[in-house]
Amino acid sequence: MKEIKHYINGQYVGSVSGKLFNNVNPANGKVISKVHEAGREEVDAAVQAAKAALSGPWGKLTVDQRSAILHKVAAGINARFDEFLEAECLDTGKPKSMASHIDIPRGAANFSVFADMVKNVPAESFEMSTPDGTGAINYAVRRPKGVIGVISPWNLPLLLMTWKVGPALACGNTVVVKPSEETPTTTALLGEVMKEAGVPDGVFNVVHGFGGDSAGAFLTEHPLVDGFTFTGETRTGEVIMKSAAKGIRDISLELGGKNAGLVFADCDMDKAIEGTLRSAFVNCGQVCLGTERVYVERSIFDEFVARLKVGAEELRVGPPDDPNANMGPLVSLRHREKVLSYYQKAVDDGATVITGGGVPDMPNEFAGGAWVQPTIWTGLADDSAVVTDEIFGPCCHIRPFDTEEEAIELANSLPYGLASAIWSENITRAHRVAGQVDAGIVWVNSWFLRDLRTSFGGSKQSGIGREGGVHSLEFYTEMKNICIKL
Ligand code: NAD
Ligand code: 6OD
Repeated sequence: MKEIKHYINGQYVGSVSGKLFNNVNPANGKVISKVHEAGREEVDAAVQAAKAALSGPWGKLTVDQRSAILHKVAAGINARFDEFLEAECLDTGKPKSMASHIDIPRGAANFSVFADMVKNVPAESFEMSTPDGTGAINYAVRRPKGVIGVISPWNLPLLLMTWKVGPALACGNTVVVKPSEETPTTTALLGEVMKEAGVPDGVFNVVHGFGGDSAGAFLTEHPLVDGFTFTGETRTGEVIMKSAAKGIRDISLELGGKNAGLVFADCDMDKAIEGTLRSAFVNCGQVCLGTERVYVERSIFDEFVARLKVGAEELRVGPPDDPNANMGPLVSLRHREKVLSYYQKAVDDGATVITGGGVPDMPNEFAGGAWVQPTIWTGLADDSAVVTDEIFGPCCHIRPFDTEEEAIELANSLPYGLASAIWSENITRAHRVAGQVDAGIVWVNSWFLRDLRTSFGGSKQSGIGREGGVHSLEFYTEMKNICIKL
């Protein structure tokens, strides 16, 4: 059976403890590989290697040289596209048709985009007068922050990990990555690509394991890590933030959401249905930006519900190799237990189940997989846990509203503030509503349309800070002002 090892200082190494855990294919429940679990010793070795690499050859490269290497990393991912695709789909169960359009291309783009962007950062400079009349000039230089601890989730493993590693390396930092225990393979594979691209040893390190009392906690507790970037659940973000406080380390948190879609009567119904179907069900609903609360203006409510039901029932649930599959399984049987507990809770709370609500019939070879049906409810009270908690499954609740003010109030009613989607052909209204929705990202007549130069992040309990474009460069560097008396 294949073993997945840590990547430390340019070498694949196993754990001294010999502790291994199973990596399971969620489409059939079978073990794909055995993964080494890092103890404090491996995490320390990875952090020490990253610290040392800061002042090695990596630290001496010009921006252009660094950028050229990162372009080679992007090219390396593209050259091994099929290997990354196979690995990502085995770990997550997602359709290859989706991962080949989203996950893997974005994994490469996260390096090439930031490799270009880092070469075009404007620098500030101010002239000042001095009492003796000679003046002084101030100018800012940016330096890498140091060793960055990257902790990533399982829903878009390569995409979300490289979204941090790309800009961190572009800015000259070194990294220690702790991928999710559910999806270790593409992060492990990236070590080979780094080596082939000429990234010096120690610049990119990977340790595998779990969160609490395992590799994740050992990394956040390590005093030589200079900053943390984390994507995952809000509760985990709180724990990591506490660890980062020791030693006053900087932190960027991209956390959970319970995002609202606002569908106005003046929308283009075809676009709103297509967009809401994608935002609720793509990646089996395991996208932090997904729409789990849909608010629809009352005059079009019945038509919208009927059409969304038809769309959901047309979705094909199937394994990664099925070219017609729109949805794979959830990431694990454990996560399915959580999602199914909300499916039951919805019924207990008096929901009308418009479609789904259970487990689909699958052929025998996939019987052990984490399959669930795409599910739509109506009729729940606003305070039902199904409407207030992030479920992270292929489901949404639809509720009518009567006025624009009510729609905005409903959208803003939860402690999350990650994303929102507004469906309206009245651009003045869409602009007005977008300004009042408390979220880091608002899409109008679209969803998950990404330009990597834009800010990305959430307000309230959906996160702290912004990454993307200059905001990533801001987070991954320390700015220093140099004042020269003339
Ligand atoms: P999670 O918080 O359980 O785990 C994320 C990572 O943190 C994993 O690598 C895990 O091992 C690690 N971890 C867990 N406990 C830790 C601890 N005590 N110390 C250090 N590391 C620890 O999240 P998940 O279940 O993997 O991912 C799903 C969640 O991620 C959802 O809440 C989703 O909304 C969120 N998410 C947010 C964004 C965003 O951009 N805002 C993007 C994707 C996912
Ligand atoms: O597109 C991105 O950069 C990004 N961070 C997406 C997050 C998706 C959440 O599941």
